[in-house]
Amino acid sequence: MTAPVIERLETLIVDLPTIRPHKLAMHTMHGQTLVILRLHCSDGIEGLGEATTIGGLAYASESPESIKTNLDRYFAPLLVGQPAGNVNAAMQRIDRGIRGNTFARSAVETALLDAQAKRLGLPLAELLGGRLVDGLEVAWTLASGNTEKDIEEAERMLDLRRHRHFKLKIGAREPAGDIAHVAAIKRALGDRASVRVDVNQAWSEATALRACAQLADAGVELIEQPIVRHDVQALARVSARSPAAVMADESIECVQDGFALARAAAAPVFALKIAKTGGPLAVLRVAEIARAAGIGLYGGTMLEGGIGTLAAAHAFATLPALEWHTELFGPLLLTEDILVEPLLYRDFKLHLPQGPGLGLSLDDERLARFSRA
Ligand code: MUC
Ligand code: MG
Repeated sequence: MTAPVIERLETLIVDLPTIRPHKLAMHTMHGQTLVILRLHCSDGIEGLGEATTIGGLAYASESPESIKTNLDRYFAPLLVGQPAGNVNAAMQRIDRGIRGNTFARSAVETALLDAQAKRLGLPLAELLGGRLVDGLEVAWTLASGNTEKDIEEAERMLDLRRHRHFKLKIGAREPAGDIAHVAAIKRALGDRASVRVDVNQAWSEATALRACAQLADAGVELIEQPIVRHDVQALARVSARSPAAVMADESIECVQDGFALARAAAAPVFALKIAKTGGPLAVLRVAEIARAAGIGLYGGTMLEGGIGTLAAAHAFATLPALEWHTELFGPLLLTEDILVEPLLYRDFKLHLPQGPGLGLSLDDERLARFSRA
């Protein structure tokens, strides 16, 4: 039997409605746009990948449109005709021919891994060395912009036993207003839930030094990306003085960023995201750097749909410790699904499927309905 080769890459931009507006420091989402990759192989196997960002170019340096164009125009010619079963060889060709573009790269690495895991009849976590857990705790982000609505939403999530960790998006308004909002939510939830915040780079170092202390006093346990992504030294100074743990998110845009931050002792916690580092294998490299440096881990999201969410979940499930749990709730923010079976969220956890590859399949009719022409 001849070894299978990659025959074709098919890319689709899918626009999906969200349950409510989602307010971040730099952008308010009124829907979410996914880029779906279908990697067709000569043995009839299809690998699925996803590259999803937030707010066009508001959050990161790749947009849905640039991801699709770059996959079609630059990634596909490097991959078509190559052996489909050798993920490392295919990704090395990408490394030699393409700089950056970690979101597009993540879709490719995911699709190659999904196809190979299906070929071998293994779930993706098993291809990555084996799962250590079957489920991952998932935080929910409260980002309606309204304190009362956020408290009601948190209470509903606790009643449903879906989430008991809450991340609050702050940084769009004055720190005093944000701190009052966060403190009111923590007071209402008490010890029934943990409260974390994500500032999405909005503060100066001076503001961060003051606000981190106030947030810790209010009972916040984790403060994500308080200052601009590129100032590693300033992040280290804020981390050293903050009574609550500081987490690096946007500061990590590639595996090498993870190393630079670890070397500078810039943050005691890293947010891992497959999109920021270039796929499930790439994100595990950052996790290894962090573990070696004694840095705590958190399983982050770019608010992907089911494909990107499960790709991350399979990788995260292989980690010996995910001290701060995950925020893999992206599919729950969407009102429409493009999968045959939705992901399973129960008892505060996302449960990993047992089927081969990612363990999901696309609903072609729904995909056609929500894809851009
Ligand atoms: C981010 O910066 O972490 C993840 C969850 C959420 O609400 O926003 C994202 C992006
Ligand atoms: Mg973040």
